[in-house]
Parts: sequence; C-alpha cells; structure tokens
Amino acid sequence: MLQFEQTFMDFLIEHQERFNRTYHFLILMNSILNAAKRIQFYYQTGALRGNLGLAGSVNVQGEDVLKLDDIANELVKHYLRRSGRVVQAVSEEEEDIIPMNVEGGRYFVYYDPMDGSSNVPHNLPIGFMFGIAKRNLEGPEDFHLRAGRDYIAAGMFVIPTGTFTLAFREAGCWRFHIDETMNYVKPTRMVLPEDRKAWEISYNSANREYYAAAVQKWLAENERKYAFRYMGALAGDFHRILTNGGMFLYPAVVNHPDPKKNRPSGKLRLMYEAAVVAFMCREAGGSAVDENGQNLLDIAPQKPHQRTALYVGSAPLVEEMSGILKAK
Ligand code: FDP
Repeated sequence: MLQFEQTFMDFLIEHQERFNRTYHFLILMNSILNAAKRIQFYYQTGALRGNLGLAGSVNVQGEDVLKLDDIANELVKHYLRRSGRVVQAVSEEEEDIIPMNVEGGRYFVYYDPMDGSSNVPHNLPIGFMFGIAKRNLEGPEDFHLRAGRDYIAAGMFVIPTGTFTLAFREAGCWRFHIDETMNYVKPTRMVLPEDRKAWEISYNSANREYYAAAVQKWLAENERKYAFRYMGALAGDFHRILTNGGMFLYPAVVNHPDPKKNRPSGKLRLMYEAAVVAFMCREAGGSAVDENGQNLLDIAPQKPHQRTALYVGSAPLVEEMSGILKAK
C-alpha cells in the first residue's frame, strides 16, 4: 500500500486557514524551507565539493568561519530577501543587523544558518535555527530586538539528519521528517514525556568544574538518575531532549583557573539559539531559564549577538534548577 503523508506545506496551509491567518507567513516559511533544503544538499555533498574546509575569515564571535557557514548564510539571506516579507534579519554570521524590506516587510528573522560548527568536518549533525517575530502592525515600528516571548514561531532543521521542528505561539510544537522527494512530511506533535525513565541530561562535562558551586552540586547529586548524552550541537542535543525529556544545560563558566576563559554570560547566543529552543520547549510543555533562574523567554536583548547561559527541558527539572540558581 502506498502511504501518502501530509507535507509540511499542506499542514501549514491548513493551520493558517484554521486560525484565520494571512498567507504572508506561508510565503516566509516557504523561503526558509527553500534555504534549508539547499543547506541540506550542500552539507550532504560538501565533502565531494571540497566545502568542508575553513574559509579563512573570522566571524563575529571570533571563531573560524567554515566555507559551508558562508554558503548557508548566503542561501538563507537570499531566500529571506526574496520573500519580500522580512523587515530585517540577524544572522550569527554577520555583525550588523541585515536590512531587507524595511518599509514593507512584516517579520523579523533571527537565525543561525549552521549551528554546531565543530560537527561540520565530520558530517555530523548541525542545525539551522531561527526565531520569527512580527513588526508592530498597530502603530509605528521601533525596530527593537524582540525577546523570545514575542516570537510568533521558532524552529530548527537538524542537518543532514533531515528533521524539522517548528513551534507556533500557543499552537504547539511539531516535528517533520524529510522524504525521498525532499519534502518534510508526517507532522508529529511534540510533548515532553512525563515519565522520567527516558529523561536525559546533556551538557559539556569538560566544563563541569568551572560552573557555579550550586550547579556542580546539583549535577553531582542528580545526574546519575538520568542517561547522559552530548553531541556538541545544540540542535542535535535539544532534538533528543524534546523527544525523551530531561534537561540540556550550558551554564555560565565562572570558576575557570584561567579567568580569561570564564564566560559569566554563558556561551550560547540568545536570539537565534537559546530563545529558539526555549520557545520550542515551552510549546512542548517544558521551560527554560538563564543563569539567574529567570525565564529565558523574558530576556530583552540589548544587542543582536548577546550571549546567555541556558537550562532547557522538562519543567520539573528546569524549575528545580531555577530555584537553585535564584538562591545562589
Ligand atoms: P559550536 O560552538 O560548535 O558552533 O553555540 C554553538 C555551539 O556549537 C552549540 O551548537 C553547541 O551546543 C555548543 O556551542 C557546543 O559548545 P562546546 O563545544 O563548548 O561543548
């Protein structure tokens, strides 16, 4: 028997009709999908094309930019601009805010076209992550950078695995899988499991001695209750947490013997990494906090590439951690 799975676009059209929404978001998502499919293609064939090397330039965060990072960034920019729906964008790869259709655009898009770059030379999972906010349609737009709470949608493609997860504000978190025709199909609603048996803890254990004492203590007392998994790419690690439950954490580094290596503000970027997974997690029934135990979705960004610590996952674990962080 042939099986005809619902495609992402069919799903989205129905979703927009059910909620009586405009077609603008469809056009925006179509452009994001176009970019993602091409990133997927280049990633899968990158080794053959010699694209896995370093590009020789340095990005805003001072890391080496891989050739594929450049390609992915150009692809996303091209399709976002072509959609005509984007006011301005923030990309992990570019220092400045990228103006697009400033007068006529409707959305702000904050994205990281290739997150988890240490996996690139190995062809292991990376993420294309994005958050979307809407311009002020009621009055003058002041172009301020939006907090996660104001996103209308956020999602991530895990590449080359071929999964796509998208969360809508107050309308759930959904996962799709790429098929042989490069369509994302088979919508599955993601709800974090309550059963702790499957829960996992995910963090870079090489840093554990450098975390705040209260965080180290919690890990020592609790982590053996759960399986430990760490892939080194947020999209991949969070993908697992969203399915199995548990907690992903990238705490602030405050006790490094070489103080220059401390990261009191955390490592992950707020707008296109932490807030994206926090938004998806909320829509799946979970939560996320920063190093002060505050709801991550409430942080108002002061600058596009702001960093934050991140604790995200099943609500009972994140809430327990939040209490510990508030008390430290
Ligand atoms: P990367 O530096 O390899 O690009 O913020 C980027 C990120 O990867 C995340 O995807 C990942 O979760 C984290 O950093 C990995 O950092 P560590 O190498 O310190 O574990």
